[in-house]
Amino acid sequence: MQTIQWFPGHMTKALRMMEENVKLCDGFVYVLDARAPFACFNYKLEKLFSSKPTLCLLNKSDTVTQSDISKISAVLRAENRRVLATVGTSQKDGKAVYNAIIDLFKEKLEQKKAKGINKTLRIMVCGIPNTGKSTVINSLCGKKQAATGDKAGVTKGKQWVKLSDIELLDTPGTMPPSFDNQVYAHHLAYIGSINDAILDKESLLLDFIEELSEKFPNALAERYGVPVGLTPIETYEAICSSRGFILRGGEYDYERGALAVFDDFRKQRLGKLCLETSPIN
Ligand SMILES: Nc1nc2c(ncn2[C@@H]2O[C@H](COP(=O)(O)OP(=O)(O)O)[C@@H](O)[C@H]2O)c(=O)[nH]1
Ligand SMILES: [Mg+2]
Repeated sequence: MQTIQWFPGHMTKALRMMEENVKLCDGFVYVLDARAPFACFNYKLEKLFSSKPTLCLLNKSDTVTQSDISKISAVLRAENRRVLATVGTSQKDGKAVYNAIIDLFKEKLEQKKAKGINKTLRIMVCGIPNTGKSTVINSLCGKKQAATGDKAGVTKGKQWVKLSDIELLDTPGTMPPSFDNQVYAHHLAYIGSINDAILDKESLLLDFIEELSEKFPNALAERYGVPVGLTPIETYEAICSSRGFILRGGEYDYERGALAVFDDFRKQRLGKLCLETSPIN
């Protein structure tokens, strides 16, 4: 297994920006990817949230099953977290996020209102790269305000998005400064939250195939028509063969194979594969 660490300088800068803006914010929206929600927790960020109200979004909930969502939500609620499952692109879910934020501050808003003050809530939207923070903000606003894209690092710097009674601070994705838990680091790499350019994709695919063969033994067989029960490298080569990823000279085109499988996984062409429904130690 390759060791993955990724904490580029721009994340240090982003964390500093977030630290500076904490005082301004009433609460936080913590956007998690439902395929690897526990890997998405960053304890450095959580320290920042301190005692302020926080709403966890299990975003990309369309990429896993309803049963996965129920299991994950139960674990998070047992930790006293507020949880909402969302599809970032859904306007209906954007409205649900808005309502959940208002609900978090219901008492505070009522107290202010009693004094004749219309309070504007300031909410920081945080999470690791590519979980859908900017997309959720756009759905909440009902229009495109924040730049989005299916790779790490689309949001740069800070970005306030203003609605009538809520202001949202979109932030660049930040990783934990180091990964003690390499299973989590691998999950984040599989879902596309780590810059692909720093990864050894071929070795990553072998690790991915190994994990799938334990959790979803039929997923690759169904997609690529390869036999079940092969070793990871045999599976890898069988996928290259079945897809015709062969170089001149007859060598397997491992790179193309890795790109294709990860692309298929990230676009749910391997099915709804949730990598974690409870924390992994
Ligand atoms: N399938 C799926 N894709 C989503 C969802 N929310 C966002 N995305 C996609 O995930 C990618 C990353 O979104 P973005 O908002 O830029 O993520 P950010 O880096 O956290 O701001 C984009 O391609 C979005 O269209 C969702 O709920 N389901
Ligand atoms: Mg963004």
